[in-house]
Amino acid sequence: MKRVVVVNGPNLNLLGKREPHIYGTRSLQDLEATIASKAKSLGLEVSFYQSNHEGDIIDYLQEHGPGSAGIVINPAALSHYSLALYDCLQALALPVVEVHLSNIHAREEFRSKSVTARAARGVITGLGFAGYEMALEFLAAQE
Ligand code: CA2
Repeated sequence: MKRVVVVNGPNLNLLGKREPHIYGTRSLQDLEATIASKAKSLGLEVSFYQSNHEGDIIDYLQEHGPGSAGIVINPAALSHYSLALYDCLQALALPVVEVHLSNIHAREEFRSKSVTARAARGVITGLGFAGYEMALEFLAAQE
């Protein structure tokens, strides 16, 4: 069975608890349940990780990325500045899909630049939970 790693970055543990006008009212647990259900329907095994710490995310990806069919990652604010996370994703040499819940191009100027996106096969931004489901569909369809 193909295994996919799903990582959510800093502050996404607050989903549903703050800023519902931007990020909606559903929690991180709801998001992971939505992804788990989609993964099941696609015959994928999925592992989840969320952290507020850049180095912990990198450690997790280095440990759990190799051997997986790909990575779905919402690096959150790390997208905008973390060259360390970019290097990590690039070194994994796996299909990576970067996902953002909100449309990063329709918000503050600083959000429209993602340094991690360069290591991704594609970026899905602004489609909420559906973006993660689409990312799984893409990875499930890869050779
Ligand atoms: O739209 C996205 O998914 C973001 O990656 C979310 C990040 C933000 O820094 C990016 O520019 C776009 C922020 C995640 C913070 O998540 C929260 C969720 C609920 C309440 C407060 C923060």
